[in-house]
Amino acid sequence: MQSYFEFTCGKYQLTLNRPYVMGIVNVTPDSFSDGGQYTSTKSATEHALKLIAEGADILDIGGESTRPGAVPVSLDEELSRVIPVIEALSHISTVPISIDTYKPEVMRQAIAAGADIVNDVRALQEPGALEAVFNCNVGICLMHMQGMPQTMQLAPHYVDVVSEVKQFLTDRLNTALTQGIVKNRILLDPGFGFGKTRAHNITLIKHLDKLVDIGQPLLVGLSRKAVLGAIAGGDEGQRLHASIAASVISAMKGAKILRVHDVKATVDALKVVAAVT
Ligand code: 7PM
Repeated sequence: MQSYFEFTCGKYQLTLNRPYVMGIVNVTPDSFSDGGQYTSTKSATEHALKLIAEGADILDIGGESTRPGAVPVSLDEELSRVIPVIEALSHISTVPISIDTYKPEVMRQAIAAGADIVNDVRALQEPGALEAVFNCNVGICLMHMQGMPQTMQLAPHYVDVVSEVKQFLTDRLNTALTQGIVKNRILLDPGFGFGKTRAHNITLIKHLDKLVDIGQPLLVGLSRKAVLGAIAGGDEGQRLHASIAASVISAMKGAKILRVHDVKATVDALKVVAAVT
């Protein structure tokens, strides 16, 4: 019998007593606009409001610096993409706002602009990152990644992927706790696709219960990822049905937050899960 978690994030307190949906909001430069970020701010903000209307419980705002294989985005570029969106949403959002970044300066400015959660694919390992989230009560997602985004998919290697991911997440959790960050602010995430082969990802899904055993709420991001394309076929835009299957399986194995692009479809599917669990 799994009891529920209280997750504190900024001005919100979430009772994770059913699977929650985190909607992905990518802030990308508008190729049709010359200079200025007005149009990308506007379209990202509108997309975020659409995801809330579809039932998103959390919004995850990203300037794309964490995408596997992506060309690194400069600090100033990342700030100019995400901060105006967080500022705009902070006044109108009815759900917590998460910032997807590993950079301490982006964390600080995002928190000042109203972000409630720091979603860090580097699990607060960047110098200054622990300090950036210390004197506030934002929620924190600590994610596992092997290697660094530009090269991590070249030759991922584990002796035992489940134990190694579990050990890493346990270590990062303990570091955060030792630094005085309270338990109910912390989420853990296996980091699907981040330095993992198709086989590694599948093994992690199969054994998700081992990560649930750590005792912290688990966030899972499998939405539209390559492993689903490898299993079911289809490029990024054709992975909706496989993504729904992945969210349902993850929720039934104990994941508390599903990070997804397709909010409405996921919300509907997870209502069915909630009704029978
Ligand atoms: C290409 C591949 C582009 C993968 C973008 C991605 C996660 C995350 C991302 C995750 C947490 C995406 C990813 N994935 N943060 N950020 N967990 N906590 O699907 O799995 O957006 S980037």
